[in-house]
Amino acid sequence: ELAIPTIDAEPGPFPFTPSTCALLVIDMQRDFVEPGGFGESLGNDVSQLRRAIAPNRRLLAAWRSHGLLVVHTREGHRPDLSDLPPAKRTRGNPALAIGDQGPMGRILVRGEPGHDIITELTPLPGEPIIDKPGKGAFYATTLQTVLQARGITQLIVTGVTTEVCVHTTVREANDRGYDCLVPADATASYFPEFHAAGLAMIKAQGGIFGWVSDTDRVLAALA
Ligand code: TIU
Repeated sequence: ELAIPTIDAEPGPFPFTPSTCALLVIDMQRDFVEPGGFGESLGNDVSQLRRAIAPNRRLLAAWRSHGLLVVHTREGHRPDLSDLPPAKRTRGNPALAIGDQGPMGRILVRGEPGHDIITELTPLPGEPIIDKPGKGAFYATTLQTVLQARGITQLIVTGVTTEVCVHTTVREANDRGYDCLVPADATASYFPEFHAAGLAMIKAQGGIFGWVSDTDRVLAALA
């Protein structure tokens, strides 16, 4: 009798079925990771996010070599800003608001250089890219349709930032019935203390909305 493969995780082993488990990479965009974009416009130290790049490269390589589903997301808005709530544009009184011209084009606008996924993690042709106007990847997107069409029931959720778009997406996914695992080193925050607290919240109470592990342990389960 074959044992169900698991990923070593907290609060306990994650029952891992690779063929129905997508790698969901959240918002690894120049606007968040590089100077001159939305993240820096809010006053953040964007260098804090770079540590997540190498783990995501390793996870992407593994998912691709096994022929498993990779889905990327990007936060951003239509050029006419018709999908931008006024409250979001003014929130934080940023130096450069969403839609303003910055050094990487218009801030958080689709089609602009700053909206691109960073070159280190460029999607391959055929990998779905979900453009989302909010923090969660399910709100006002086709993500659930894409996942259902591929029979996906589990998600490995990575990217930035831990306590904002990763957290919101894991919460949304959990409510939709997906088992979610977050590899801690493949996510990052502008605030290390929020990164730690965000991960602790996911796995508390017996895994109230998911599991937490790390890239090495995920890759060990896939080998
Ligand atoms: N500001 C912040 O931490 N994050 C965002 O605005 N979006 C994402 O997390 N992608």
